[in-house]
Amino acid sequence: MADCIFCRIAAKEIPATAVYEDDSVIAFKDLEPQAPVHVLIIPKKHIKSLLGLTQEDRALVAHIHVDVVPQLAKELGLAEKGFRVVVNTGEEGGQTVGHLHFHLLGGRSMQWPPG
Ligand code: DGP
Repeated sequence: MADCIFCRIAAKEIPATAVYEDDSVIAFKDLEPQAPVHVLIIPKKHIKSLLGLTQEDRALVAHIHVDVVPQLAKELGLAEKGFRVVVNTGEEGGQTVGHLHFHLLGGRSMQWPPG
């Protein structure tokens, strides 16, 4: 989508600091980090939110959680102490960018409940 900022990052039209990339996924550092490690993992294809997923996306979502998150957690030094994966969804969920993204946060103790 031409007016989607994360589609434009995936297309390399807007710079971002990528930490992982394959055919279907890119992960890059969040512009406004909320933890010492804060990266966004996104599907390259435009999906509005968790609510925009279809049966076709099962393998993609599994790939992100089974492959990409553990790999990045290890590479970014989060595997030993732990980390948090967050998917803000919709207005009250705090989603500000309308392209599905998985926040991977770590490097500090997380609070519960989140704000
Ligand atoms: P959310 O509020 O869950 O929709 O998260 C959106 C995140 O995206 C927020 O933490 C800031 C980040 N962000 C917004 N625009 C950009 C950008 O242009 N580049 C990068 N790297 N991150 C961005």
